[in-house]
Amino acid sequence: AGVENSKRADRRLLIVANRHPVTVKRTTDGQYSYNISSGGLVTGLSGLPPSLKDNSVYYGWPGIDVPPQEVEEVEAGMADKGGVPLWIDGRLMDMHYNGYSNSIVWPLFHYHANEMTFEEGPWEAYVKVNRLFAKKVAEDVRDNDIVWIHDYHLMLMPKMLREEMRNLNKKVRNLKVGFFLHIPWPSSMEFMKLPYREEVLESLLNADLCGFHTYDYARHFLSACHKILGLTTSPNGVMFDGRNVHVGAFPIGINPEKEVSAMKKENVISRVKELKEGSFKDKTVVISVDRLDYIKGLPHKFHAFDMFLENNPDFVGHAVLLQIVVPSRQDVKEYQILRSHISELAGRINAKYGTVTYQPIVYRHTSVPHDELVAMYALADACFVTSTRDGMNLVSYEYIACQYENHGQLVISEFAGAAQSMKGSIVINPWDTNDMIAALRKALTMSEAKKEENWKKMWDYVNTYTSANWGISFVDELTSIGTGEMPDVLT
Ligand code: GDG
Repeated sequence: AGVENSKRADRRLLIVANRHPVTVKRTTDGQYSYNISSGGLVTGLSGLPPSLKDNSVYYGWPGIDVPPQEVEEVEAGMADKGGVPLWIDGRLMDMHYNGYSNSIVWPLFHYHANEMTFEEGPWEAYVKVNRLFAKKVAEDVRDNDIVWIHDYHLMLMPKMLREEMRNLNKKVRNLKVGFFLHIPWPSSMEFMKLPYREEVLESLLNADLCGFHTYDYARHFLSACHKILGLTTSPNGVMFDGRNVHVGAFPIGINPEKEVSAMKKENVISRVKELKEGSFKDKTVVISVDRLDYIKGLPHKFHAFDMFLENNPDFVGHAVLLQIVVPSRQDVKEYQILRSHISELAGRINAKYGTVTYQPIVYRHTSVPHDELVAMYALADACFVTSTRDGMNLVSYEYIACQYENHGQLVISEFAGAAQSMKGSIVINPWDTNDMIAALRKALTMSEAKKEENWKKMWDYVNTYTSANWGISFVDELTSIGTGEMPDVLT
């Protein structure tokens, strides 16, 4: 579809996500600072093209409780960035985020049912927060708006939005409501374990379009609708309440321009040189960048790297795993346990092979500025993604974009959505150590010609299926859904 789709032109796009892409912080001198948050969702949204961004409004929680007398100041600060903050009590947000969202849905949807934890009140908090989001958006929507709800924190919102509009007796012509899930939708047998599964499914079916990263996830969703609610489904839709809810795959991407232009910056070029001539002189570098999360398969990766060195003594003293671990969800117990586990593993492996001048695992538990990240992507000979499940994985795309000159190889878990699209990558099973050892060796010893051939295929993909393409195709599909299938006036 063309960028200037007439059905989309002049329509407002209301983008709703749990955390606002702008995180507000109070500095020590009492001023407010407005920083772009990091993470896959933000990367995807920040790459939307001007044709979508220019007419969009972002709704989300800004990550802070602000005293009433300062609300106006913060709202003005955020409005500059196209944002509408939702003022929800921090404790309630905490229960919503760390409770049903991240202690139940997140583990289950990533096939970690054993990691689910149940405490008093998380569902109630989830319901309350979804209701507050729905109320706010219901107040604001007007004719021809497109509401795009994001991710697993807001799965009750599609239904509540319609309820709240009804409560306000609000009639809006030609409204479209879309939902996109950034994480996997698990197989229906797995999904059936979800407490309140009917409520979640029925709510999502109040959207006009439900989008997923891959066809597999979309298929799993359709099959849950059939098995749990007994609904009739087709490959791209499900009949609910007398209308056809559209369901489809919309693979997210990155903005490759952003990475390529960062690589051309003077400070990035000199940083790559500095690292190559300094800490990583004569080293073969394997890079990994992950949020600290049990879905990223960090112990599997560290173990594989240990065994890789044991089986390939020619790499001992040369191969370095440069692992950036971005702090995440530090209030959830499972994440704290994981943090100490991987620090211990890295320490043990470093003690096993390390010397005064060589450390096989350079492990940093910190977030790093984008330019520094790009420099590290650029200098690495391979990128190693070992997620046991991952909706898509944008790190793999960013790495390919930053290998414009060197054509480093991507070793990626078949359980990351990105593996399905990255033809030319070396696909591994993160549960099979020998498979990973062989893949690393292959990646690091490949001929230059083969490396270039593989990289080119991946680059073509990354450059075609960009975040702009993702946003445009989702919104175009949503706006092209015939009004005949839906009542023209929604209440
Ligand atoms: C979820 C799904 C899906 C990371 N550390 C730093 C930093 N990042 C940026 C990366 C990348 C993004 O965060 C991470 O995206 P991923 O897609 O790899 O992973 P999740 O955060 O788990 O994202 C995932 C995604 O949503 C989108 O739908 O692909 O499967 O789990 O862009 O660069 N950026 C900076 N410093 C860091 O330290 N500047």
